Amino acid sequence: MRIDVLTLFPAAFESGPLDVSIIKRAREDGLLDLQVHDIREHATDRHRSVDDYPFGGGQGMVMRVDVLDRALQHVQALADETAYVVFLTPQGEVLHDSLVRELATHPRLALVCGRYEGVDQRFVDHCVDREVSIGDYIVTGGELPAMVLIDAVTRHVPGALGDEASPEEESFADGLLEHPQYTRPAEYRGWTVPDVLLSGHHANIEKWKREQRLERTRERRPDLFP
Ligand code: 4FV
Repeated sequence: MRIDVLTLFPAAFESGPLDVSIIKRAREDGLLDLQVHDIREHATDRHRSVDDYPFGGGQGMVMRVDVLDRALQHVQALADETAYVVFLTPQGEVLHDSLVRELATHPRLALVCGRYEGVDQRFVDHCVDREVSIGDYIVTGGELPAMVLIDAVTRHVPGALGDEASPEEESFADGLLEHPQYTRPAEYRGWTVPDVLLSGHHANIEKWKREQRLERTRERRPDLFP
């Protein structure tokens, strides 16, 4: 999978969460080709401005459609495959497991990171395939949302998780939250582990895990409850 990121802060993607552990290995193994591009390289005026005051007034600045479009056209031309263009925005579809799985089916994504108050709506209307939000709160830029999406999607690239786990056997795969997890020491400060997990009785253990997942989902996320 190839992912191109368009950002005003390429440095945000250097030696960070996408350069360690599973994502680092996926990049080294060629399962993920992550390319980061500076939007400001496509500014043409002598101040290299990428934003301007909003028409109709209002607070803050808006990113210019012409600069964004030139940046995107440049990035699209870097590979034969046309990238599916995702704009990270609070106005987008809130990211959830099945949307992650859907985005992971695309051979190439282009992620556009907004800053300031947002981007000119004409860029969204004419250049963006999907608007995606990581949640109903505001962050300072689209960079962190883009990293969340890259991490979540890369886990679904075949081979990215190695034989550690398969995305099929995890939270949300079947819409339920995960069961509690325990490991050694079996006793700590008088805090113990449910006996069934130490019983070695596979059927009872699976039954307990299922019951725990249903109970947790019912209590914590009735909205998810099947
Ligand atoms: C956001 C979110 C988000 C809005 C203004 C960046 C900020 C600033 N993006 N999910 N929540 N973006 O808050 O994706 O430009």
